[in-house]
Amino acid sequence: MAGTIYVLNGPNLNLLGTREPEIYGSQTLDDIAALLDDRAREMGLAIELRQSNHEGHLVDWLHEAQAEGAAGVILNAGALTHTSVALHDAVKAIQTPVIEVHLSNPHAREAFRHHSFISAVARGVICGLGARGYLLALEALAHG
Ligand code: CA2
Repeated sequence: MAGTIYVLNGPNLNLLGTREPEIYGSQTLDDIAALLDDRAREMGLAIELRQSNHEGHLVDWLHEAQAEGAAGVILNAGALTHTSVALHDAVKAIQTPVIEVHLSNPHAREAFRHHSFISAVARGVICGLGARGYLLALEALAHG
């Protein structure tokens, strides 16, 4: 639907708030959804937040975002960021703007997290700012 922002989350992000708070913060995905919902409503937008541990679901949802005329996508692909040519291709294939978000700063972590298959095809990238990164991505999409 026009005016809807898809917020797509990849593997293990369902565990947010339960473990590793020093890396990912203490907020759950439901907490982040509530924050985004409030801010989106103020801006006359709606949030469609989803999480999956399966790569193909994320590919399908990117296609759906385009087919439904979504205003944008906020994508935290989790570890698939560093492995998935399929997600690279899906982001490239759609015209819907996609902002890549990470809670942590992958560049300050293990070397295998330093490359993203998403960044080269994303409208923008936000990392290392915790849950606030999702809100900043929402603001960016709302203002074109
Ligand atoms: O910092 C991010 O948002 C990441 O996308 C999170 C991924 C990681 O593989 C990326 O390199 C960076 C991992 C998500 C795992 O989430 C958990 C949350 C709580 C407890 C355990 C895992």
